[in-house]
Amino acid sequence: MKKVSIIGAGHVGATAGLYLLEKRIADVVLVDIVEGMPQGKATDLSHAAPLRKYLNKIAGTNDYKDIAGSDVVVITAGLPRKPGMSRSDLLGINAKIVGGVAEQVKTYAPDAVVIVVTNPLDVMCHVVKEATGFPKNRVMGMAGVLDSTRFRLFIARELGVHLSDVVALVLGGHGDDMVPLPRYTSVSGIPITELLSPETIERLVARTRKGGGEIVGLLKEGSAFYAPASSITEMAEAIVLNIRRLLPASAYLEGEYGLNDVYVGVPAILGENGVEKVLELDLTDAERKALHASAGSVAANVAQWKEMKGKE
Ligand code: TXD
Repeated sequence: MKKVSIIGAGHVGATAGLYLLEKRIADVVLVDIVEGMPQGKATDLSHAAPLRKYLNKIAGTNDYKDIAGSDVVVITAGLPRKPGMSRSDLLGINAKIVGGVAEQVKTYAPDAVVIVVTNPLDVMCHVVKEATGFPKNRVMGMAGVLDSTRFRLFIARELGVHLSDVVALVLGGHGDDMVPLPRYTSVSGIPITELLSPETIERLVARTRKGGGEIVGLLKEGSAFYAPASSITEMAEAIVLNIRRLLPASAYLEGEYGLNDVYVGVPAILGENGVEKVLELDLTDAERKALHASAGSVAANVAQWKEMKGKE
């Protein structure tokens, strides 16, 4: 049986654990720094097994030894955004937490594919890649699937069509400068540019950009977790089952799209080796500019993190 370990058994981590169990594709280990909490959640999840009908093993632990043999490690450890807090504000705090977690992953699960979730997402991918020394295909970030699912929902509602018929592509960094691509977003193969006016598309794009913030504002404590956990599950499933899904993921670029040494959301084929391939699309000048601007703000945050590290 395949094994997925989730570091950080909070809102996103524990929910992803539940969804993965319900898929019956892997054993799940929840790891957290808080004593008893991952054990408590794992025990509760196991009590639901006869009703939810999953037979996979579920364990909770504070000991990283238990992640040994993981095929996939999901990192959600860190602090979530509070109202008024930007993803970048989280940088200093979460870089330390995620760097520490990555060291443990390197020691105990040296062959795993890592899905980074902690914000600021794209920068945390750099932190994990550096701390683990894993090859670029084995460290990726989750954001594009989440941003795309929000865009899909808003389009389906606007047009009054079934959700499954809408396929959307959102690229770029996981921030307010994400790059939704209407040209590559379609309803049963019909580009939305033929179905919706530019003004309507712009309104839906704006709502997608603010999707995460909207939930932070409503919840007051913490940020979204059901849709993020669903997005993690989609990516982990593609890797564990090696089904080569083409999904947007934050991937390390070395020349693709004219970008170098930066993690940013791009279409990627996900399989047992992690990022099997990054697809390079033919972008318009405006789309390319938006992607480069988004990558530029990731690079600026990476530089900020490196500066903070240098001063320690
Ligand atoms: O699209 C995306 N990538 C995101 C990212 C979507 C949603 C949430 N996103 C980010 O995920 C969010 O901004 C946070 O940085 C993480 C986790 O969000 P969550 O809502 O799950 O936060 P919680 O509920 O506070 O859970 C975090 C857990 C908590 O239980 C801590 O005790 C634990 O992380 N934690 C640790 N675990 C292990 N090891 C260490 N060092 C540690 N530090 C904290």
